[in-house]
Amino acid sequence: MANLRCGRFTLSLERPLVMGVVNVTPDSFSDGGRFADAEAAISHARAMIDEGVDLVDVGGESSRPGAAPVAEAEERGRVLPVVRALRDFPVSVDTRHAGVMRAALDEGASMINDIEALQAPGALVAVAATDCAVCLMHKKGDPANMQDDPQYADVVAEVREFLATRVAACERAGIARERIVADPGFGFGKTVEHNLTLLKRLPELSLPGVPLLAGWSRKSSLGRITGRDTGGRLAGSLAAALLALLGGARILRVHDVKETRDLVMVWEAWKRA
Ligand code: 8Y4
Repeated sequence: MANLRCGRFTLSLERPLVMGVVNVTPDSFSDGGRFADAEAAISHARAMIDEGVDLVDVGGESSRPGAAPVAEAEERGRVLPVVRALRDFPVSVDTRHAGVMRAALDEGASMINDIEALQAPGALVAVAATDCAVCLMHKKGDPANMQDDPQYADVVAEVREFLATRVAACERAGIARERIVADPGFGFGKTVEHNLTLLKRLPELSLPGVPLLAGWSRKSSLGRITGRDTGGRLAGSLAAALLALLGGARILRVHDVKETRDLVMVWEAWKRA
């Protein structure tokens, strides 16, 4: 069975992996500043580790629809203290910027999760220069405008073609396939219909030797389907996670680690029955 090479870690893909989302963004209810924000993120990550998460994904720039970009120095200041504190565990850093990638990898990050699939200047080289893993995600448009009427002739073909092209670019840059993860980017420039089509036809996105990551946790498509706000989307998130596993996803990016681990255990038991 395949492994994911992830810096100092080698993660077995024999059973699905749970990636826990850790946001390092200013807490509007506190004026404790950057230090307090980092401390809160580290505590959150430690709680996820206690719940059995396989890797944590640390992000300092909101990529939610409509979000404004964050200055690179600000992003670095948010993310690096968290990476440093957690470096004995597999830490992924959610960033689009080569400078943040280099700094995070220097601090001991094991994976780069890039919603721009290493298309920014210097990003391919920053990752190629180390032995970290990388998640290449598809998106159409930018967080500021991506949900304004996205259109595709064939969403599955377009996403598959993009991911194959970015995997090829990584391999040309010297990033071995066993370091690469691919992700359709649910919610990034996609309607509910597009997201459901991609979920239903996930097997068509699989590239040989490249595990698929799926991120449906609490996303607005689940709100559209169930009528619930972010706090009420756990059951919907678990349903989507199970459908993603059925479609071949090997990594689930989630907020709710304990519940998703139980889901993975039931999935594994069912597969072995
Ligand atoms: C509530 C909570 C509502 C979170 C929306 C959200 C993905 C990702 C994001 C993903 C990969 C998000 C950074 C969006 N989603 N990276 N990042 N794949 N690889 N929204 O699907 O969680 S942020």
